Amino acid sequence: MKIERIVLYHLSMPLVSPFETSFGRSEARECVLLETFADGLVGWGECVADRDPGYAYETTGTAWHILKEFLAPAVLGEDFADATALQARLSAVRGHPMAKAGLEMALWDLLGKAQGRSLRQMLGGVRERVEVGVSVGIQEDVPALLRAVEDYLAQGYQRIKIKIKPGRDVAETAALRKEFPHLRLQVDANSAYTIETVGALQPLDDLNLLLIEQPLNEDDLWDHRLVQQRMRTPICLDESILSARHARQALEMGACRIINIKAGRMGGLSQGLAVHDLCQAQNVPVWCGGMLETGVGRASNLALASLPGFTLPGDISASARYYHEDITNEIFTLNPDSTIDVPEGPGLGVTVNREALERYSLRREEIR
Ligand code: OSB
Ligand code: MG
Repeated sequence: MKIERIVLYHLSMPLVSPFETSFGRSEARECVLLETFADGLVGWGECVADRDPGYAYETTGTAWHILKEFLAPAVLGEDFADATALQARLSAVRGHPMAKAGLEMALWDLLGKAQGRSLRQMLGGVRERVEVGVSVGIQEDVPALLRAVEDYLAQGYQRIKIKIKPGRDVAETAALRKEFPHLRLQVDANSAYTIETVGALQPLDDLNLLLIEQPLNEDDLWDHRLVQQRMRTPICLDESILSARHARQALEMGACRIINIKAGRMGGLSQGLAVHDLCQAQNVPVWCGGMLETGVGRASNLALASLPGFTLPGDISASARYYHEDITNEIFTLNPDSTIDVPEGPGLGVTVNREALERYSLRREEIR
């Protein structure tokens, strides 16, 4: 595929309800959408960088800069047979995995459309529907949290993750466990603790959680090992794992027993695939994380989560959990068995509603 032209869109999409994590609260989710043109086809990609550098150092601003000044010029006019060839070209740029992942997603969409194959088929996905759960932000107080979870359970979600932070952790999780003794429950700290403060989470070890996600900083692999040694509950790493190399080192070290795969964080679907393959070979469970994606990124996550090693439910909820209106014409809904169907059309299998896209765009720029 010879990439002839790229259009960047900086989106801001109002959320159905504010999403609060240990790193902040947001009422709208930003991202950079990429529209790429090759051989008469249009391919879409989503870069999951948000407005603020709370989850990761990348932001919509840095991604825009890196895409416009470095990544787009490196690929325009070049012919790519696959994602590996694209990544070889992008390797001159250090870091900025989210910006790279957006471009790689767009190439997969183009390749799928050219070959008449769905992303699921191209990646080797084996499931037509994938098990999902919902990620619940920090709520006003414990009663509000119980109400929010009850509401999601009534909608059919069979796995709940709650966001925690220091002072808003054990009481919240224990209250949920008491109310729902058999619920598949997990927590995510988004790096809010240190080796000095993480002892506060020790009581979570008696609450039968599926996992504890990213208690410490992203570069604290060794300290995660110390935490894992003290707990029976599996530690799951999210922010720490940017590549298959990180995954191998974390597993060798015993820093975690489960990995959250987000292709958007790892520089692209090809790296997500590599982490999946590594973990599958070692019998390490993985699941697909989310970044409040639009329908474009959600389609990509569903295809990835259909791979055989994804044995835990993903953070891939129905479109209505995030947005009143999405920018894709396709809307994802929850099946009664807490699954969502994987798109079957060529490439990502979604189409973009241009009117909605323009309405949510803060800026648009064409690069050729
Ligand atoms: O840490 O998993 C995370 C959202 C934004 C940034 C980081 C995270 C999340 C989520 C939401 O947990 C998952 C989703 O439903 O998309
Ligand atoms: Mg996380």
